[in-house]
Parts: sequence; structure tokens; C-alpha cells
Amino acid sequence: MVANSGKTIIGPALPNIPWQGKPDGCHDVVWRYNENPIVSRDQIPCANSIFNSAPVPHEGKFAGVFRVDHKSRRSHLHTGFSDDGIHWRIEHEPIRFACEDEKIDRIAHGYDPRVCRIDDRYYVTWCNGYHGPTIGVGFTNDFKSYTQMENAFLPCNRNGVLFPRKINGRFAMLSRPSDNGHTPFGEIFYSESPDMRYWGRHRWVMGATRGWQSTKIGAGPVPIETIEGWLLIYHGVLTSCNGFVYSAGAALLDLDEPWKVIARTEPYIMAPTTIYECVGDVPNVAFPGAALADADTGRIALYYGAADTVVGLAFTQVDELIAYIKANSIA
Ligand code: BMA
Repeated sequence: MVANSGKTIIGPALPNIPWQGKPDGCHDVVWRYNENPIVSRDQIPCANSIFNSAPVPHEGKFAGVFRVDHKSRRSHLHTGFSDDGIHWRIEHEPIRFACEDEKIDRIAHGYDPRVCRIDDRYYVTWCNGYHGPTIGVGFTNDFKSYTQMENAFLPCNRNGVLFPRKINGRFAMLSRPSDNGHTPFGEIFYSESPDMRYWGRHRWVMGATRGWQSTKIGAGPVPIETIEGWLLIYHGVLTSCNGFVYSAGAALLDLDEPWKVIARTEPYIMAPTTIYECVGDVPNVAFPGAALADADTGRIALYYGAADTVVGLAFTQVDELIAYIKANSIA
């Protein structure tokens, strides 16, 4: 057990973070909420499944953007609200973005959202469709009205994840260039923007390597700023004889030059092992998309999509996770 200094996370306190202590006998650095899944696939009438989703703290409670695949089997983004971060009320209608330019305002599909608060704005990034998958960018102040901005990159690209503050005076985003299909490759890149419209100075961060992360990797939740570097939880994919297996790992990135990897886990920190992660529309998927963090206690609550069907919640503690990354690094 690693002691918590309470000074590792650089960020606000979140005293009402959802939390359960590590169960006795658990040897893992990440452990699951004992009443998972927290969102069921049929929680709203139109839903075939509700999974890779992005809750954030909002006005003393919680709000978020959820991936809802409708019974048409098309993907949409829906708003959700929660008092405790565990029990969610998901809006029955998809988010309708007001768009700055009609040429990009038809969302062919919207999936795998991330939500990143920068100052008073909650930016939403998602996998958008514009002649192929690309990174949609929008924002909201209140989770009621949303504005869509320019897509960040040319297709094909997925897993666009913003940093929660400007770095060296510029907005910063991780992304994962891809193809038009189920992409049998994938590496994480870093890009900068002065205005959230024009992106450049692209830098390679890290690529696929061995084992659970041997096929492709992609950024997960918005990185958490710590005194040891940016804490990035990411997904990695292994190709088994039965198809892709999605697990989660963690890395530390340099605070000023985040394309520099300080450390990165060789073992996964969470893999699909429970029945709701192994059985569903796409079996064997644990896909992390959001993390809440409490700077006072170092507690982290991790939201992840399970088997492309439901939302799961898991927990870790920042000092324990950082110690694990350093002790088990392949960087
Ligand atoms: C990826 C995305 C994710 C999904 C994963 C596993 O390509 O579509 O939304 O969770 O595949 O199916």
C-alpha cells in the first residue's frame, strides 16, 4: 500500500467523487465498483447499448456525454446527469449541436466522446463522420446547448483527447490516426492549436508494442496533471484468434513536452475479465473514456465501456497507480 501525500494531483478537490475502497484480497491496481454495470444497455427506450461515455463534475454534481447506439444501430451522443456519479439520468433525445458551418454540421455518426473542462467551457471531442472517421470538436457551458466547431483533423482519425489546460500557451490534443474500418494499427500523436481550430506541430508520443497493446493503442480519459507528469490512461488492443481484445494501461508524460513518455506499463492495469466485459455486442472490451480525480485524497474514478454494451466504473489511487507504472515500465 502506498501512502497518499494528498499533493500528487495538481487540480481541484472533488470530495463527492464516487468511491469504494479496494476489496480485501484484491492484488490489482484498479478495482471495479461492486454494482457494475452502472448504466444498463436498455436504460432509455431508443437504446441498443450505452457504453463508451464521459462523465465530469458539474455544479457540485455530475454531467456527461454518453455514447448511445440506437436500435437502428447508429451511434449518437446523449447528455446525462447524476447526483452521485453512479446513478445516471440519460436524456432520451440525442444532443443537437448548433454548428458554425453548415458544411460540417451533419453528424454522420457520433461515438466515443471525451469531455474536457478548460476554464468555464466543457469541450466535447468525439469520433465524428466526415468522409471517414475524424475528431469532432464542440463545447457546452451547461450541458443543455452545444456548439459544434471545426473537426480537428483530416480523416481518418479517432480517439481525440484534449489536455485540461493550455500547454506552452496552446491547446493540446492527443489523437490516433486510423483507417476507415476496424483499424489493425494505431499510435498516439500530440498536436497543438492556438485557437482550437487550427492544429499542428504534430509529435509522435507512443505506439503499439507487446502483448495486450500489440495491435494498436489510443488515449483514454483526459490526462490528469500530477507532480510526476501527465497521467494518461489509455487503451491497448491485442488480436486474438477470436478478434480484438481491448484492455487499459497507464503512462506518465512529461508536463511541458507531453510527447515525451516518462514511463508506461508493460502489464495492463485492467483487462476484460467480468461477464459484462466479456459478453455483449463486442466481447472482450474494457474501453476507458473518463476519469474523475480528487486532489485531496488521490482517489480516481474511472468510467469505461464494457463489451460495447454497458458502462462500468472502477477505482484506483494516484500514488499507487504511479508507483505501479514506474515499477512496471517498458518506456
Ligand atoms: C473501436 C471503437 C470503440 C469500440 C471498440 C471495440 O474501434 O469503435 O467504440 O469500443 O472499437 O469495438
